[in-house]
Amino acid sequence: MPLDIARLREDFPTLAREVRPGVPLVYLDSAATTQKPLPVLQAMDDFYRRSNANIHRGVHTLAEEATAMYEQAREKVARFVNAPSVEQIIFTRNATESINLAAYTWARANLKKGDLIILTEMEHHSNLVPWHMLSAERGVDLEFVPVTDDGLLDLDVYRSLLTRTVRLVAFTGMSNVLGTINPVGEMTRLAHAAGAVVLVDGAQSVPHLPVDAQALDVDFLAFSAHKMLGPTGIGALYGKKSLLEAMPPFLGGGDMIKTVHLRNFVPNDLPHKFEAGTPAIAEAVGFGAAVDYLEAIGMEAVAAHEREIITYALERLEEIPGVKVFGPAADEKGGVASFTLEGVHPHDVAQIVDTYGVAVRAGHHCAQPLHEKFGIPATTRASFYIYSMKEEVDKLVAGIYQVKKIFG
Ligand code: C6P
Repeated sequence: MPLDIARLREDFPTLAREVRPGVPLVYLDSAATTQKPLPVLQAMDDFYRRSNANIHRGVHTLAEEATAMYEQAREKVARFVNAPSVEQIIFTRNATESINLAAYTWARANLKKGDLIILTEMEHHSNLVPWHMLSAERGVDLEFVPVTDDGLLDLDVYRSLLTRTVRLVAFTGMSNVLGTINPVGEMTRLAHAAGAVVLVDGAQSVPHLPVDAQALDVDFLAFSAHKMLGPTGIGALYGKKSLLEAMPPFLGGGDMIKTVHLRNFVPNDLPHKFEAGTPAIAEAVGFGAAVDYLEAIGMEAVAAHEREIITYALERLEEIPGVKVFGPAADEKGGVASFTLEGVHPHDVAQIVDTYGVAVRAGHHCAQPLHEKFGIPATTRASFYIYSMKEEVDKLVAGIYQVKKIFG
């Protein structure tokens, strides 16, 4: 059954606003962050109005209520990615912190000079810079799976890189620029056959596709709540239990310990070992509500809607003379269309369409090496989600024709 988008949009107060008098918002920047539905806003508001207390510390009613709400959110997130147990979901600030957690704990405990990490050319800076930093500190080697002209990973090169001794393969489930949906299961199988650990940056895939951590057999999966209808300030790292248990703690402080003495401490059990200090409690509650909202729709339906929108968007964008869209065809990508318009800087495109209410992102989208690969400094990017409509694509297209008119 197709989604009733008009009905669903009523849940998103932001989508009903005007950016200027008479100019309704056309929000095409969901890859940067999504809008938030009323159940998420209400869950967080209710938490602060009724149950606000610190967690895992008090025995009073509110403290117990808050702790239960926080831990229920973890259960929901665990169920959403099909984690075998709740202890395997670590709450972090965002996908970036999740990747850094793995880099600072698992990688620093296990990798040494000369060890090889395979990344790809389409990675977000969040899945590059932590490994650059490790490489500078430890002398680990980095290799990159190339991106083909049509925006896919070159799996032949990947296979040949795996003939070397590889310790870690870290790659994105879906590119935030090209929209490419990578074959995570297949790449993981190959990496495991070569003896490597696999970290998937799920910042774009978990919000948009059904993602089953067990079926994919990934070792680590990083994602952010704010890209899947939840609040900013919270994300998660899923990890295999044996790896998480063997890893040293990340940050030190309250809650991540069992006992502390003047000269030593004993770390807490999973998942608390990796959650030092007062966490983002209300945000966890909002994250749980976002998961409920997405599950009620069904991730198959989310993906199908985005496929329909991106198919239409590619058709419409590609008919505009001078527009070049990057990345694969619609059947291999999620709801992301990054493009250039001949003779016009991507920032100018974004600024001019904004005068028509159309919110798109311009720049390198924190994937500068990928833009370098294509020999361009920047792109304009339209990105879609469950609330996106074909009429909004039409408004973007009309805006681009206005840009062309202005620039002659
Ligand atoms: N991409 C975009 O506009 P954080 O900021 O930690 O929530 O997510 C980081 C991140 C990691 N990987 C991928 C593939 C991403 O797309 C992002 C965030 C946003 O494309 C903001 S730069």
